[in-house]
Amino acid sequence: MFHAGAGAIAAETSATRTVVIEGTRYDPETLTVKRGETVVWINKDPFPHTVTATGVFDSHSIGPNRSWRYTARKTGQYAYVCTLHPNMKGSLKVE
Ligand SMILES: [Cu+2]
Repeated sequence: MFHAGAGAIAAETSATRTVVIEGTRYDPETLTVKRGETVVWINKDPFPHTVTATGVFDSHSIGPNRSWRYTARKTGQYAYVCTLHPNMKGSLKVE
């Protein structure tokens, strides 16, 4: 019988977290990270997107099969959008 405790899960936590952009949406739409972790958005759509939290971070255009990374240095909850598709919404929570 395999027992996966909280310690095992914590040990697998990586300092880099991934959000896939595909089908004109962010997956996951909401991501919680720890301060100091890096988030990488990967665009798998055949057209560009952005990851834009006005005044906090802005990827500018991320082309197809391109990625953009952001290291979360300040705690808070940051709502972001794609400026090219305003109904694309995501949220990054930094603890
Ligand atoms: Cu977009």
